[in-house]
Amino acid sequence: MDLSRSDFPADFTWGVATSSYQIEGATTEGGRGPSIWDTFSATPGRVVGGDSGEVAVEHFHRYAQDVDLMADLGVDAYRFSIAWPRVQPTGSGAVSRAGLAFYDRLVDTLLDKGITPWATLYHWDLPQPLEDAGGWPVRDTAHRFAEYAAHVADALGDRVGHFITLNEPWCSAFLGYGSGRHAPGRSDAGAALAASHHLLLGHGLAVQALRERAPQAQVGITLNLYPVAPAHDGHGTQDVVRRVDGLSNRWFLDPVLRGSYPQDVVDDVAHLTDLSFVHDGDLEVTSASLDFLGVNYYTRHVVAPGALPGTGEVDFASRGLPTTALGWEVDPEGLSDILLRVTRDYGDIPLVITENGAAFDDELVDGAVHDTERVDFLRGHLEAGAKAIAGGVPLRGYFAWSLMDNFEWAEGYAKRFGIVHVDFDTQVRTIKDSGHWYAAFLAGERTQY
Ligand code: IFM
Repeated sequence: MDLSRSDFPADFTWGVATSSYQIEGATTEGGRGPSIWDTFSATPGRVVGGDSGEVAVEHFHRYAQDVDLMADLGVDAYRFSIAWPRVQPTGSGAVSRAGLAFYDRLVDTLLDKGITPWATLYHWDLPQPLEDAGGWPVRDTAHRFAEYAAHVADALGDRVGHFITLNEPWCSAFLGYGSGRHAPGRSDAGAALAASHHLLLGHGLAVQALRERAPQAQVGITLNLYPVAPAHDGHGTQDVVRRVDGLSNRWFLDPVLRGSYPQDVVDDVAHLTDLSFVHDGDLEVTSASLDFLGVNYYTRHVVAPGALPGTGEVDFASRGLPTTALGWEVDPEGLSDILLRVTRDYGDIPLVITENGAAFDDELVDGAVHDTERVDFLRGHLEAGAKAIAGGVPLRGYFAWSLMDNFEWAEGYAKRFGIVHVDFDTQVRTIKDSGHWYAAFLAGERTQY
């Protein structure tokens, strides 16, 4: 097999991605207010090692050096997120000029280097005062989000041509309010479903605000999507596949791209909610027309009914494939499968892979990180992207997750996703073999394996 950049369309966008809380640090500088992740990380037992994003990888101070790194890698674009509590420290009302000034500097530095900024408005750092007022389960949060989006559009819309409203609303809703594994750490299935709707409502309202104030910008949303496969053909397995696919994928794809919730999932969750939080006209808002759909892909779900019959429990099975340091099976074909499926079921909306990558137990030895597993991972997934394009998918871009090692949420700093290594004590950055490989690929080298 061999693969080269020339196997992709000439105008394909190649980038790297990060998010604010995972890299910025400086959580009390520049007027930033507290977010739910500050509170969650400060709560004993929530994050491995008691880690937090308080310092992270100091990107707030080192952004210029990090943009130089991107230029060295040769990427076309950088997907970053804007911290809502930097822009509006309390989540509503007055804007912090100092907070916005940071993103001004970042955007200008990127543009100076010829790197196109792709800004995500919400990558999980909800201002704490909004959570204190009820968080995403409360409808008002959607309106506050649209107000914040308008401020960002006013400040950056003259230079940022690509906006992503939400990153992975499934995680915000179901990990944040359902399992409690992420901030704000609540465990209430009904609240999680209400949160999912208000996130999508906020998305739709933010699209309206962006269209009004930055009419030339391309606007999308990023969903974490998974192909779902049966672990075996035993009794009830197909229904588990339907249920998991319903809640992981269709619960978000349908309201955004079809303007409806999938009826089978509505029936599945009827014992948890009557969906009275869905008001007349909401689904027209959630399905505002988009310029692209961002797809984050990491692995496939392989499922079967759990051991206890009648409980609705799901077993997530392993197929014995190689796994990443998070135990996720490496399954590049799952990427082409999910892209082909979205195109088949939802039409020809342009797709962008806004995240794809893997955590491995990297070691820095003599100034180098020989992360051959990550090189293989990236190469395999790019090949899957090329396969999807050949199959008719309007795929427009690929962003590697992540530019550099960072705060991996509840896993703290123990899991490294970067193509650039960061020494968390000294903050020294070292390009890993995967970063060198990506740079060579972007420079046009043909890669063989
Ligand atoms: O680090 C996260 C990112 O913030 C959202 N998508 C998945 C990544 C890996 O877990």
